[in-house]
Amino acid sequence: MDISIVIPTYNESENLPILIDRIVKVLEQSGIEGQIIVVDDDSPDKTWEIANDLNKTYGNIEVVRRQGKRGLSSAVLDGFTESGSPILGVMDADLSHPPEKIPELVEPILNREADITIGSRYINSGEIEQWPLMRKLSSKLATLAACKLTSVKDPMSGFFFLRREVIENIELNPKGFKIGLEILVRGKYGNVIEVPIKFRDRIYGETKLSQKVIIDYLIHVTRLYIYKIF
Ligand SMILES: Nc1nc2c(ncn2[C@@H]2O[C@H](COP(=O)(O)OP(=O)(O)OP(=O)(O)O)[C@@H](O)[C@H]2O)c(=O)[nH]1
Ligand SMILES: [Mg+2]
Repeated sequence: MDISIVIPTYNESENLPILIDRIVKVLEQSGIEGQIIVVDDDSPDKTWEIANDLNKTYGNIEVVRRQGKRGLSSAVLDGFTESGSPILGVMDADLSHPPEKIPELVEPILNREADITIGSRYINSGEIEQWPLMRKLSSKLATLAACKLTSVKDPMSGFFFLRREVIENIELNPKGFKIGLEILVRGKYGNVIEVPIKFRDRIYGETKLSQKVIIDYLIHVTRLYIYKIF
């Protein structure tokens, strides 16, 4: 396998079949050998069961059903542990991230032009569709809070790929929502390439963003600044 794409899920039963179908088509067309790892936290809507059914149809999906455990970053890290591929990727299940961009994100890593690639909303040609003003503003503020941690324009993106070596023998904090930022601060890498994406607001299902997620984020960013300074 060239790549493993980790998809963390919590109540994404309506989105996952559409997303997986699109990913499988993109992989077929591009000739990239890919495996999908769905990490589901025992969703009440049985997303894990849907993922198992999808594997019967497509055959390249590994399903991790975590019971008694919750958390986006830790789900992604558990997905990485399951993978044996040299290139690791992450994307949301809610159809916000266009799978059609996967080849553009993977090729620079395959060609050794980059160690990390990021689907970016905040570079030229990048875009966010249908977000209310408040949501845009809070995303910008969160990005601003991290601006001294990395020069990447969209370090909060949940759509990214990396060479496995970037995180080998590195301790990553499994708490919180922003594992990409954590990797950018603690990982070992050379070049990062940002690829513009059109980010779409979720159509089905509910957001998992809460007040607690925002407070956890502020604690996370503070810890990263302390790490960087010392
Ligand atoms: N396994 C797992 N996945 C999660 C958890 N929280 C969120 N996710 C998944 O992580 C991805 C991002 O979560 P979202 O709720 O879309 O967060 P967001 O994109 O910041 O907010 P919205 O798009 O507005 O909902 C989605 O695929 C979620 O299903 C969790 O605790 N465990
Ligand atoms: Mg989302």
